[in-house]
Amino acid sequence: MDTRLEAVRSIVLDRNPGEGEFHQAVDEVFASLVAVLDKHPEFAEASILERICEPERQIIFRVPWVDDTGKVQINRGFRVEFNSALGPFKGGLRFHPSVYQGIIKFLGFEQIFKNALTGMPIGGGKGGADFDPRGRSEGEIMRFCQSFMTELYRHLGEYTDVPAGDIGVGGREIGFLFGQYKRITNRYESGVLTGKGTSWGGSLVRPEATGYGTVLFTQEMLRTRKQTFDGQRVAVSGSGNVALHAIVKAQELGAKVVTASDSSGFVVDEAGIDVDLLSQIKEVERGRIGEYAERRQETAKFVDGGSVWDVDATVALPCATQNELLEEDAVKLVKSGVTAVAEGANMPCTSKAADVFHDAGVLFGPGKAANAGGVATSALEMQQNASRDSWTFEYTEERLTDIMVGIHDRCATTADEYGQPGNYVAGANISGFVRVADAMLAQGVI
Ligand code: NDP
Ligand code: 2IT
Repeated sequence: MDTRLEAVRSIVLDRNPGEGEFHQAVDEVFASLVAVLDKHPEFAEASILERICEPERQIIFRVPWVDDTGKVQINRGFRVEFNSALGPFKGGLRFHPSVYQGIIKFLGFEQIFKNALTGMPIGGGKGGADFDPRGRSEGEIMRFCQSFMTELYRHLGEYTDVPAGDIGVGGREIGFLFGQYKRITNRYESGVLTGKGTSWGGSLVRPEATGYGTVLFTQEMLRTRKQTFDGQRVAVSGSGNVALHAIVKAQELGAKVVTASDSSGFVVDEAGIDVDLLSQIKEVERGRIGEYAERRQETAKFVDGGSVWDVDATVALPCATQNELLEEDAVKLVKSGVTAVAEGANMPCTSKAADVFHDAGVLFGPGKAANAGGVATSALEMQQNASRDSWTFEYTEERLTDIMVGIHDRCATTADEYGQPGNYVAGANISGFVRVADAMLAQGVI
């Protein structure tokens, strides 16, 4: 590695011991930056790299709550306010038992460059808790969200820090969090959270935006090779917010999506995933993916455990979680004839898997670019809140489409400019980094 990058990397490793996901996210960005430092020596002179890797503020707090049996439960809450050079800290909240500081930091770090890439005025942050919503009653979820917000509210504000959803946090949780923020502050401050319900300040298209955006980004990549989604055989992982809406949009564009998954295993449906059934099971009943196959025995089967990437596909969209697509999965997908892969989730492909795709000439859209439609539509929600307006579905979807095409073009042009044509990873990292670094330079040493 370049000595300028290596020096900062070793500081990051020393300061953040045991935070493997964060180290991985930093390494992936650094791998794209040698040419940037050559072209912009002023960034290294002002220690932009070292500053960008150190969050502006990190908050860790106790979240006490009482479960349905009357027992006191304690969780740990986090918010990493990573970078506000371009706007208020912006990024989701994740409720999952695996959450710890390293996961929140990796997500917050990614978020800085993703948000910059959208071209919108949003900084980067992320938060969450090691709370497991699975099997919890509605009352328990509400009490947890209220306790979480009772501590976090003092750090938030429409001009300060604006959370949204992520794994385990959807419209229901945002409702409970918003209600508690409003009660404590005595302010109807719509712009403090995004992903709200449409009757109380939310934006149409926000629930669909990440999955739709991933497919729109993939469509732009395919277009460079004169291909479309029509007739593609698509493998999707996950069955949450991102996966579900990626499936909907891909099928709308003529593809057949044959898989969906959760942490218990995956389903293969050779007739194409029935999105109404999937949404009924996952969103309404909050059930498990195996139930999908039980109710569609004619065409679908459930595979307990195993890897969804064993299924042959021409397009793969990992939409579940980090490091869920490994090198050996990438090799299998290449053998099965995959031509495009786009990350609906954050960092679902390991760097070795991404290398396999690059070496095989597969179109590869990194999460920072391919899943940016979610946060971009959050920024559109903030815009509507600020102007006390609400836009139609059609208009908002048009804005999302323009944003995704813009991100694609920005990645492609930057990759060309830096001598790596077709490398969307380099394009996304460089373009996002330069926008943030320029703003940091302009704002002085803070
Ligand atoms: P959801 O909670 O709606 O769904 C998560 C899905 O991923 C579920 O199917 C879940 O299965 C599966 N999953 C989660 N953890 C694991 C695990 N450790 N192993 C296997 N499967 C797992 O979350 P989202 O759809 O919102 O988020 C999915 C991904 O997309 C995440 O990486 C998130 O950071 C990213 N993302 C989300 C955005 C958004 O707007 N929501 C925006 C941009 C990126 P199970 O129920 O069994 O846990
Ligand atoms: O990872 C992400 O970009 C999100 N979870 C969405 C963040 C947001 O603020 O909408």
